[in-house]
Amino acid sequence: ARTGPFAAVDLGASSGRVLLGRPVDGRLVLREAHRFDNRPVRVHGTLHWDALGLYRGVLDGLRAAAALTRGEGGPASVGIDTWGVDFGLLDGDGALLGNPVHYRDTRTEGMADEVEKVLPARELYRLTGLQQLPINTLYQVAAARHTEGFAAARQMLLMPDLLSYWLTGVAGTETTIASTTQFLDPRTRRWSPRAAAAVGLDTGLFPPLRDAGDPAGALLPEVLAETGLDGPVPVTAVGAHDTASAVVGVPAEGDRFAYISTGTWSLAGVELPSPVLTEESRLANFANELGVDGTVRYLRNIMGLWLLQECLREWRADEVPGTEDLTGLLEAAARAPGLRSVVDAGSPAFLAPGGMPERIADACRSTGQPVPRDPAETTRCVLDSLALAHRQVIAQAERLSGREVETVHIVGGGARNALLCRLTADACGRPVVAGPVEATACGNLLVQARSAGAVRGGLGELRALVRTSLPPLRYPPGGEGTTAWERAAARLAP
Ligand code: LFR
Repeated sequence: ARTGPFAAVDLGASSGRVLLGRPVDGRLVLREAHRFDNRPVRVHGTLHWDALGLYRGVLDGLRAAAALTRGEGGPASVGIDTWGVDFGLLDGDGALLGNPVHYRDTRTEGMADEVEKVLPARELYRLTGLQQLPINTLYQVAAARHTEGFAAARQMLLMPDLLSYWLTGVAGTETTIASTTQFLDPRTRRWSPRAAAAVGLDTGLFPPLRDAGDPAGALLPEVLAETGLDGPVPVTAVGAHDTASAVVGVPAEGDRFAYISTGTWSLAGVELPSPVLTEESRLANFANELGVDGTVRYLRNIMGLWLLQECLREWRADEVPGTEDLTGLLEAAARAPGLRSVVDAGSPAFLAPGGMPERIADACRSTGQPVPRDPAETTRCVLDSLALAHRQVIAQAERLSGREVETVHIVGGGARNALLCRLTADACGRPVVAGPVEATACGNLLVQARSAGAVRGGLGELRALVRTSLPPLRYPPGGEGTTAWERAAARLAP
């Protein structure tokens, strides 16, 4: 067995990080090697990811990891996860054809209606079980299929697979990230030819599928030279979709739990052994995303802290007083009147960047609720709205899947937002268990450690290790009880 340290590369929509971890005496010991910004770039009206800039961040991270682990023989393996749905196209020489387009770009507008004409949403859901969101790879392909770039493409690589390919020269498609495309059948865990045909996609553009835990090549000599690592350094496929890795890192006991993976998005749901593909589930817009070890994440996407991030971006650009310091703003939000106005935090109306404080004010106005008067009240409105959406999604997940929920776990960046955790506990009427903030990196590291033989067991054992290593915080439900939340929900009912 190789005992580590292992290196987790975790890229989110607003930042990337490289963490080192190794199991020591039944605990996972983490160290941060590097952190960098992820800033999208608009060119001639199209929003892109700066793919090479992100790759540079990964190389910087590996260089920092090399320096930190010199005395331990360097990292025993590297694993990569990123956000879902986005992809790069390669030509016949393996060169990237243009910068990957950001899922928040407006090119997918109207695509659901186009696809509907060929393959009704009802049928598409039975085939792929995914939430209908404009960001899905399927709708992006529908928008891009007639471009020159697409015609020239010989290979299509999802973001984590693209980075992995650059590091190793080996191309593969990891299953959990593949399940965010809306081209995968969650029952067979293989491509759905009918879903692909609906947008004229040849799934042969994707390299072969591989599972979390599988070997995924080794760092190329040029990467070793560039980062100061000594080879060979294997790359291991992990839950390459960040949400898949995050749910591995949920410190739950047993199976009566819901999770909320919080960051730019809130992903709320339950873990199941098999997908729920009923018509009722489709109408509730639930996704069946594939998880590590044959699991299914039955969840719905909620706009998440994006709403607050975008408000902050705007306020700070305008130098609005009281918004410089996030801690102070959250304290003011905690003192602001609760449930004064709420918005539908599940609505794709909030997907695009820009003008967020005004868009929130408009949403309050159009539902006959008071408009927030200052940043503290807007922040409170956002957090109340997120807690309300968490409540609604978890209640629906429970009902549609039959899985009982006793505890609600919050992992990711939102776990350090005490107000969000408390409001979610109040709204759900259940205890919230918060942390770890770095659940995604934990899940990434543990899958590598297990493949190397450094830890053993199923998800239960991996989660127990997270629990003892990074003890979570408990928020008991309180407040005015759940009827106040039901009344707030009624204000949003059509
Ligand atoms: C979270 C996430 C979500 C996915 C969204 C877009 O980071 O991966 O799971 O729906 O980003 O890719």
